[in-house]
Amino acid sequence: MFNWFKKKNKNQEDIKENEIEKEIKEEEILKSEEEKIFSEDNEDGKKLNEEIFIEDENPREVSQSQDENLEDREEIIIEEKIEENNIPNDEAEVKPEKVNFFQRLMSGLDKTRKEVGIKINTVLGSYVKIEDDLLEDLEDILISADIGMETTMKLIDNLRNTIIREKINDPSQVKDLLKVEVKKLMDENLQGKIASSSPSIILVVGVNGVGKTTTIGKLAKRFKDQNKKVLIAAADTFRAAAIDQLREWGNRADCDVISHDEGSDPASVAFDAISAAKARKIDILIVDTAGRLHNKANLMKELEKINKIIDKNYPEALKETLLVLDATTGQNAMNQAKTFKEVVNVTGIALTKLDGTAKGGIVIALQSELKVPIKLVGVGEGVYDLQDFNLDNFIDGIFA
Ligand SMILES: Nc1nc2c(ncn2[C@@H]2O[C@H](COP(=O)(O)OP(=O)(O)OP(=O)(O)O)[C@@H](O)[C@H]2O)c(=O)[nH]1
Ligand SMILES: [Mg+2]
Repeated sequence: MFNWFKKKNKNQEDIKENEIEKEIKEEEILKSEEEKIFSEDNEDGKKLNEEIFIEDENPREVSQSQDENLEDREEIIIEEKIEENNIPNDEAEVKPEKVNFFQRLMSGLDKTRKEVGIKINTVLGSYVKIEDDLLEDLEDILISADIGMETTMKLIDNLRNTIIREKINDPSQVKDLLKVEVKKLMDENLQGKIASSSPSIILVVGVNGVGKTTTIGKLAKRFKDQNKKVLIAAADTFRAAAIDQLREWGNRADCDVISHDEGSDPASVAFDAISAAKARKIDILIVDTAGRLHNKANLMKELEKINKIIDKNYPEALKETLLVLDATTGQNAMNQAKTFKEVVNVTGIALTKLDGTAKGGIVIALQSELKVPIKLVGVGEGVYDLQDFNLDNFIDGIFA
């Protein structure tokens, strides 16, 4: 009787567990499908957003007969906009003094750590001595984390040389050696902090959807928390919604935003913002730019114009050109970086969405191949999820 009762209870528990497992699986599938949309084809992801904004920007085009649905439609649009605008919720907005940056970085790098560190541990544990197959297995892991073919080859070659030179035989030593090689390749001298002396102007560039506006919002908040006077310029005049999004971030960070109407000349926004920055004795002016320019020639023309205005009107300011790249796009980010380097003098990279990818290895490829310092990393959507890039912490974060 007692056994039967226990068995019955056990059965019920099993059913419950199965249901929970099923729910978790369904959630995981949904999540991975969402991630796929955004990471596989950024353009498609953006097309979805564009559709939302096309509706938002032309409300007058909706006919009278649709008016009764307008209220519902607007509610939906507003909800979607808030999602796109990424205004962090209360939970994400932890007081700065309580933020444990290292922990945030570690949890942001969870996926990459699983892809790199944990797999490396497994491989190293399965060999009794160092042999070629071990190095080949390591190579596969590094490539799958988007460290890139070129950088991986260099790393493995350097590692092999060290192992031979120092007559190392024990696989358990390999991970530490690999960390040292990564550090060498990434060139510690390239480390640098984002401009923050007064006055500074930070021109933020990058293709659409990489996280420029969000990074500006987080950065502005960080400077404000350091008691700096910050001004933001909405030189992405491509969409009205982009200007609104920046204003919302401005509110959150308690910074003024200089903006003109949608479609106006971005260079004249930059001009006005510089005049305002001088008049108000602003410490840091951050300039948002459009990512939706259709080709390199357009991009070059627009950025050149903005740059000329800055050079002519604000020569006393320390100028930083921050290229924002989305880590989830992996090697694509590398291609974008190469293109932007041809167009502007990129002085630093902000790599966003490290939390959403197992391909954080791109950090290594970017800095070692491009010789441009990664200055900031985005590890979440919250206002405090932007950190100065720290090489040692990053290496510890991915090589568990
Ligand atoms: N998980 C995560 N999401 C991020 C991060 N940074 C930005 N995002 C999200 O990426 C999406 C796009 O960010 P935006 O800041 O609008 O990108 P943008 O480059 O300004 O885009 P355009 O203005 O269209 O060129 C938003 O949903 C952000 O919340 C990050 O570090 N982690
Ligand atoms: Mg933007």
